[in-house]
Amino acid sequence: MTTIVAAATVPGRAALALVRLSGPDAARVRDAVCRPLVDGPWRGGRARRVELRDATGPFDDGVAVWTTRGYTGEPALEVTLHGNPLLVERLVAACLANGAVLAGPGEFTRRAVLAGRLSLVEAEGVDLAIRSTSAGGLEVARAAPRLSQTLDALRDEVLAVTAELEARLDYPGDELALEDDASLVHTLDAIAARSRALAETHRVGRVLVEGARVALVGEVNAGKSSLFNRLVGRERALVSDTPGTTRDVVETRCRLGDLEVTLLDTAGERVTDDPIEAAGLALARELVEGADLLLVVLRAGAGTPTEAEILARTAGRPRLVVVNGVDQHDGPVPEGAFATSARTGDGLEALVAGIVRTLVGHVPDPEAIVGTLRQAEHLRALAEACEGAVEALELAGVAVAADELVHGLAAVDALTGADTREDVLDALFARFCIGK
Ligand SMILES: Nc1nc2c(ncn2[C@@H]2O[C@H](COP(=O)(O)OP(=O)(O)OP(=O)(O)O)[C@@H](O)[C@H]2O)c(=O)[nH]1
Ligand SMILES: [Mg+2]
Repeated sequence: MTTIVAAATVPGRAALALVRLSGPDAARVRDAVCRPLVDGPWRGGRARRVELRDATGPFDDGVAVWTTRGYTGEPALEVTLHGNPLLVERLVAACLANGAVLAGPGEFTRRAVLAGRLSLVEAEGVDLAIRSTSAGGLEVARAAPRLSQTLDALRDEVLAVTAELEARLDYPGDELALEDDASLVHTLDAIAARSRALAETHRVGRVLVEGARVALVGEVNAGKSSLFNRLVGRERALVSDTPGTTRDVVETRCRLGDLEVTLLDTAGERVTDDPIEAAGLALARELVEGADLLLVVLRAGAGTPTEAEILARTAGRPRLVVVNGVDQHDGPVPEGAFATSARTGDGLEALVAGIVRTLVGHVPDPEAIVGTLRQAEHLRALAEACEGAVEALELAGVAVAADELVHGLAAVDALTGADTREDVLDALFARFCIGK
């Protein structure tokens, strides 16, 4: 195992920066680059003031914490120094000159997983804690250890059923069969349902962690750009009473409630023979495909065939219908629609609340929210394996059912990191930043 070094803080000027060193040779590298201001032995977990030095001599003062079995499960040093990238580079270079190697993305956390200090789900929690764009996402990250326990319990249940099936295969005389088929099927159905339900929570988990894309669509002049400006809180898009004002897609990040949202304003729909406007509409349709939520904006009192067509086309998508311009026309609005006036601001607060509610729903207990696609995919694989085993029990027999469950166990093991094959780890940690 090599001794790795990296800055854990982003490059740039700040009051302080942090450099981490970890590995079997960390003590020797430490002694080459740090000279404690007060003599005495290094003791684990104690902070010491140090002078930092390279071959040319001392270059900064800092505070160093030594651990004999740190985050990574190895001897490790964390040095806090002044937050100038030149100093950080110099310290890292001094460590490299003394035999350390530069850490790869997520390598500190990877070592923590390999040392059994963290499950993969917990390691992903570290990544989520850094990437989360909402308070809800941070809670999902904090709940990673509990999710990890839930998954361990799920694994135990799958293992128990697998053991039962294996026993039947080994001792067909039946005397070892503790449970009848009906109860096994019941257990497997329950595991499959829980796995699927957990995997489904990724829809909310992703929005909490990464944020969402929300697109305004509707007929020309409905007030999309006016609503867009209201939602982002500044005059970002052109507004005019000339139909067809917006042509290009305008995209801006904003906060709606606790969520980070990328809001898209699009060209209004109408029949057009202007090739640029038509191209704008085509681009809008394409970009809108990837949106998590559509705001279908109708003009109060309009009720045109184009509006009816847009409503019909978006019916299968997650959407909110917004009737805008109620300051001018206050007739009845369709059930479930939001009545707004981009001019006066009426109904905007309710609309924002509606957007947040639709995107993250009644946020379930964070323990039960899956934060990464990887986790969701393995959970779906587990559900499929359990469903396959149920089918096999009814048709193909115990051997096939047991085989399905072995695949199910492999899925949970890949999920939690009980299976720490290199390719699993490579794929996971490739996304991490250096120094983590
Ligand atoms: N009275 C009133 N006028 C509004 C409201 N919202 C927008 N308008 C006006 O309606 C006209 C069109 O507004 P835009 O926001 O440009 O409409 P749009 O849907 O973006 O139009 P296109 O970009 O052409 O598709 C402008 O003159 C706005 O000032 C509203 O709630 N009440
Ligand atoms: Mg517009």
